[in-house]
Amino acid sequence: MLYGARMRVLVSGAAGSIGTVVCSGLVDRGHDVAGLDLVPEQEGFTGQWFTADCADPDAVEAVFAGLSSSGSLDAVVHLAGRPSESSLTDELTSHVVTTAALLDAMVTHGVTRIVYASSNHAVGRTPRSDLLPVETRPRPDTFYGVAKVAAEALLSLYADRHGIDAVATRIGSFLPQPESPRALSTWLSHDDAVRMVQACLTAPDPGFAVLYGVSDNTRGWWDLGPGRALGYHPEDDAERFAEQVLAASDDPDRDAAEAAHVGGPFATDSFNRPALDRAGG
Ligand code: 15L
Repeated sequence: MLYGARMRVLVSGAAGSIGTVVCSGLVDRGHDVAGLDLVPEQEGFTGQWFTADCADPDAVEAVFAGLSSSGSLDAVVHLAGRPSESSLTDELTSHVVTTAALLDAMVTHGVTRIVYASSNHAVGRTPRSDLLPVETRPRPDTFYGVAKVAAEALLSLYADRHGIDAVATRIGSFLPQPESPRALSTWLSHDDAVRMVQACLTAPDPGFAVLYGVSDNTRGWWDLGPGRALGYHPEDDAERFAEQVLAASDDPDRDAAEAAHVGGPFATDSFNRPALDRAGG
């Protein structure tokens, strides 16, 4: 693989908010992008499209077989998954089972790179510090975060067992623009998200690696060093929205609670719930 060259990439969650932006950004950078999602092909999508459930290993295998018939695939960008809190069972299916199905198909078809949308909620219960390193211990704030930790562990296993290059991007707040005081620190702009995925796709031999998926925010406190080492150089800064965001903020107690931990609202008591849904309710 000639890094930096045109790559053939399968993007899961291609119809989602991050997927839509990343697919079009990768096409703009000259890549051949195939989309995979639960929903039918999105209007304006130019590449191959697969409507399938990533949690179904047979369906995922069929997608890879379909792609293989028209040439080799260079990488997977795995963005599929529910973006919010639910039962532990649902979270494990959405984040761990989907990742496993994709990794198994990658091994079968000789695809050696995956870029994964992990989340800051994998370490969301970590109290605020001066600088948050990626080496901090897994400290999820929700079952969503637990599933992201487990998915990262699975990537690490497949990197060690099968030599797969696996980059877990712990994404902050992916939004057109920051909407809360917390997001002034955690914002990931659309353009930086594309820069990040492009860097993760093309970094030479990353092995298993973790980075924080945030922009270069003046108020940021998550270590951008590991991302920079892989070639992710964010260019946006939430600070240009600070005045309007702070002026619109009307609940200082909520803002203080959200500032206490990496995961913001997910790390507050309002997210407490039993792990499992019971038939009796
Ligand atoms: C995430 O990982 C979630 O998917 C999203 O709903 C937000 O909570 C975001 O993180 C965030 O921390 O702002």
